[in-house]
Amino acid sequence: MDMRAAGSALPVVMTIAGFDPTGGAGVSGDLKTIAAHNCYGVAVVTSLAVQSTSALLGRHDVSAAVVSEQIQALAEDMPLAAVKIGMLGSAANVEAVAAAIEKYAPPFVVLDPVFRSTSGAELLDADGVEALRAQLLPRVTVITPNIDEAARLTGQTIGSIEQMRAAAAALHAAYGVRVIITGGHLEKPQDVYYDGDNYSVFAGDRIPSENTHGTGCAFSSAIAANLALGKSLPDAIVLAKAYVTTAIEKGYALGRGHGLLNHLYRLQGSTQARPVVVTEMTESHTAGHR
Ligand code: PXL
Repeated sequence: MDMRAAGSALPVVMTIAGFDPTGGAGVSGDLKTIAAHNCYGVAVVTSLAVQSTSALLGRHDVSAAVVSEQIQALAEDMPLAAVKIGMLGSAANVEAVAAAIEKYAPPFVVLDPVFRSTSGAELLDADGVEALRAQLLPRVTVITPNIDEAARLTGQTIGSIEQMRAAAAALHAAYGVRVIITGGHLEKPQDVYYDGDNYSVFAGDRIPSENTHGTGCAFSSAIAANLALGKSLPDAIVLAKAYVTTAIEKGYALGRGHGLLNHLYRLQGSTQARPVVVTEMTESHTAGHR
């Protein structure tokens, strides 16, 4: 018997992101998210964040050469079904990751364009943002900015679903990429998706919880895992939103700041995921604004 066969059906998902020692965000949260989806997670660390639930105290970027070596070692060792990219730290790391995506051409790449932590600390320096625009945004399958990140990337003010739609259109026009803008902080959490042809709104339940550290990271890595499992992109996004909403609901009030997600709630019994309602958004929704 081929002893390698047993695990060979497990899709490998790579996360390229920072290390958050709380386990909430970054590669440690991503690996739990990927495991929760029955995929095999491998991780490339771009930066060590010195961090608690309440503050990001320091950021120690890994050199671009070491980021490249980590990706090479893994990509030449096993087939990557999907890649999630999160915190990168420096422009040099953005360039290293863009070159690796070009070289290894994984079938799906989900980019979470993180610039700042909730506490306001910088996760990507200004040169890095320019490198991200020029080299990485045009090369990925989908980007997952929250409202603040989409506002920064477009220079637009975003305070409504209609403005989320306009920002998604602008991002698609600029970078030729599919876009999901997350509105997790809205009164009714709604995300706007644009694939270049159609807009959809994904509405989830609002969970009255402070245990939200790392939700963006979990969302993007859950999308990557669902793509690795063969789901379509809209389905992958809906499933990821339901997963994150439930991980917030089942989260842990640990630490003095925002508490932590329960990435592995599925291990704790037959918890139903929270529902997500999908609405197609036609151009006629926007007619009054033209
Ligand atoms: O949520 C943004 C984020 C991403 N990646 C790492 C982080 C944080 C926020 O603090 O530490 C490693």
